[in-house]
Amino acid sequence: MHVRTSNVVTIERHILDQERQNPEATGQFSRLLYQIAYASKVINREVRRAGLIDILGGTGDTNVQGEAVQKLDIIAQETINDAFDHIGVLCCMTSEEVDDIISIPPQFDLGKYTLAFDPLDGSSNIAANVNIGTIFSVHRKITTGREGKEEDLLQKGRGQVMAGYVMYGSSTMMVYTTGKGVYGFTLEPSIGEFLLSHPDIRIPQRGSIFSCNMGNYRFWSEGVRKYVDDLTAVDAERGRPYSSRYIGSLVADFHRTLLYGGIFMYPMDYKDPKKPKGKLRMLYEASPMAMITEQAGGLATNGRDNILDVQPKSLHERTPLFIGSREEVAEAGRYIEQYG
Ligand code: AHM
Ligand code: MG
Repeated sequence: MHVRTSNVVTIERHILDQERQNPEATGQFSRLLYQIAYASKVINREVRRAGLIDILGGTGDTNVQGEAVQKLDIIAQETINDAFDHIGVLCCMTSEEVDDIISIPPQFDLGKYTLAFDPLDGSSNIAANVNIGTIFSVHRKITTGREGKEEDLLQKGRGQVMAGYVMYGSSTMMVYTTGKGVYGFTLEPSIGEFLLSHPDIRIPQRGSIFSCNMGNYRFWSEGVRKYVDDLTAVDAERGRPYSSRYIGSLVADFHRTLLYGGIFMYPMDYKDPKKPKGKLRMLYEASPMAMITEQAGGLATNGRDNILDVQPKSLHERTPLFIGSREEVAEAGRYIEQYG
């Protein structure tokens, strides 16, 4: 059956509508969003073929064209880099896959934004066909001079002008915020367009699911252990025990938490008792997810402070993360305050 489509909101229509609401918009910002949508469609195509690479791509390490078969995370890295380096919108980038700050090549124009991204998060899950994703965070340049500097990337999450992720799952979705609510788009593969499927996503104030790597239980601080003991207590009146769900792919675990509520946590662990550490990265994992969460009415902390108010000190710095429904995240914070 042919369906009339005048009510369908493509990502392009959505971006243009948003741009019209801001008389000062120069179009750079819209360009950024288009490029993210474009890059994620390219990555999506590669992810969809991943399971076939061995049969379609020839044998061993080379594909039919005689080129080396690249790992998907490298393909994702290059795709995003190539989608953004020449469009005159960014002054620099940083990525989980690259140690140093990524400068814009001298032949291209510089812009007034920075981009931090995780090109393919959860990539250790690819072989098992588990959801993976791309995460991104955008800040405005704050230093003087045309070139972007590390300082432009090392900004608090509170200063983000855009944050989002793309999830390559049973369908491909892009979820983003520019500080005016959270929007979710689903890719219609037959026409290659992202269509608005989740206008104004709100996270429940309380949920009934917790999500963490329980294998680390004995490496957590007393406060975190006591909090999880409480979530798994038998106490029907207080809605316990909570259900446990853990995919081990941040985008997928976060997406479920955003839609259903509850808490996702990756606490600091004491595997090396002298050097406790979190796992997730501040700039392109915790910070963008925290902005989305707050925009959806939830909360994200490092156990003590709001993630969005923590000043990052290095590009690839790690942080503990407690994120999701307001009530659960605040409760986790109270346990940590009391027991450490
Ligand atoms: P990656 O960036 O190396 O893929 O690691 C990040 C991933 C997240 O997607 C996920 O939340 C976490 O690592 C899972 O870690 P663990 O296997 O320790 O539970
Ligand atoms: Mg990652």
